[in-house]
Amino acid sequence: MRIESVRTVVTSPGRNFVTLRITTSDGITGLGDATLNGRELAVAAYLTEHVEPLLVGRDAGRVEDTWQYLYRGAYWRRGPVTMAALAAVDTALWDIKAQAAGMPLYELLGGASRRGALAYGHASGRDVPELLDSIRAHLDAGYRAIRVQTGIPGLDSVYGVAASAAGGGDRYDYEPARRTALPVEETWDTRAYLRHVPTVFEAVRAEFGPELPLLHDGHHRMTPIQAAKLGKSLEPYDLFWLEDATPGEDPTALRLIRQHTTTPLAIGEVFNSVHDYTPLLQERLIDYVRSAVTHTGGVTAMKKLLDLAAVYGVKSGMHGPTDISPVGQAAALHLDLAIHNFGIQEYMRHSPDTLDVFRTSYTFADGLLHPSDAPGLGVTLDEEAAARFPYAPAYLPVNRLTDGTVHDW
Ligand code: KDG
Ligand code: MG
Repeated sequence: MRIESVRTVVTSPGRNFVTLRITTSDGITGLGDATLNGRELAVAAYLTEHVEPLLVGRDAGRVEDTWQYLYRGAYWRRGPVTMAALAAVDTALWDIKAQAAGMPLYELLGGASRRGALAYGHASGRDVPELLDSIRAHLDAGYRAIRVQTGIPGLDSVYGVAASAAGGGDRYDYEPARRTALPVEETWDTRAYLRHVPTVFEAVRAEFGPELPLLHDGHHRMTPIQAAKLGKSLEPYDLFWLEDATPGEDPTALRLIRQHTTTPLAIGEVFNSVHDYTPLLQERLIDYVRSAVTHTGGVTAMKKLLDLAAVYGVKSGMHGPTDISPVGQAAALHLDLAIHNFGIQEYMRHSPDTLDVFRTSYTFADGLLHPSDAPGLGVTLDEEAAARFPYAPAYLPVNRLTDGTVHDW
């Protein structure tokens, strides 16, 4: 079975997505997600100019060999653009292999280890009453684990807080969706954040009790000692995890946080290689791996990374916001079902327009996601619908401190 044609499709049903479509001589079509939020066209150009010509004519069944050919063969390895492009090729080839076998991908990965993948949803509120409403709406929508993000007194807009979260609802997009030629700027104040967040978790636990798994994303904004302080102050509220407490580049930051708190730590949505994780795993500095299939070299690389994590008792918590396309999300779900060291899966519902372009078969019931038993990934791309939504520039915001200094967003 040869690769006959390869196409990179950029579509924007409310937000931008980059999808690789590989078709074989037997007429099987596989899909891979290559979306890199705010830098979409860099990956699209990498695929079109430097990857598509290398794929045509290759044996579609040689998934590992193709991965190594594109990774080692490029000489310039790693980095978010390269690894998203590689992820798309790898995922599309797994999709093809599983369709050729007439099996859902999770069967090829070893078969199901569980009934479904526990999903967490994104509750948020500009203030505590709005947040409590949003948590109730998520529980009504079936979520059994909840990420909690909140407005901070004195700050106009804060990461993870939906501008329109009033009254709850579990379907919203809080990022970037501001389709402007330049990024929007936000103002940030870490001390105000550190004072406020523990009071919010106290209110949430008082309302919902001790059982509900609660998560929180620090989004890379704290120094190590600030993160240590937050982790310690959140201990009474028994978080499932504190995510991205410090910027991802610095593994030594996690060492310092770990010395001070038993709040479980998750990191890695901006990582793109197993090598980003090795010191964190070997020194047991984290509890959850946050990478997405889409940004970490595909199913092949993600499976190896999670197998390494299992050696150290670290679990998965794959990234799944709406900038991971339904194709990337489905790939994650097949892994979630198959691996032993599954932890939790992030799940934000995509917009109706997105789900017109990407026809999915995965299901969400009783708090659990299931990839479905359709052969392959179980997602198809409606190219006519995709063509109705042309690319539009959209950026994540940029943060500045109150004195104007640029800060991590
Ligand atoms: O594109 C950036 C988003 O993927 C990121 O901000 C979402 O932090 C995120 C999360 O945990 O979902
Ligand atoms: Mg995050």
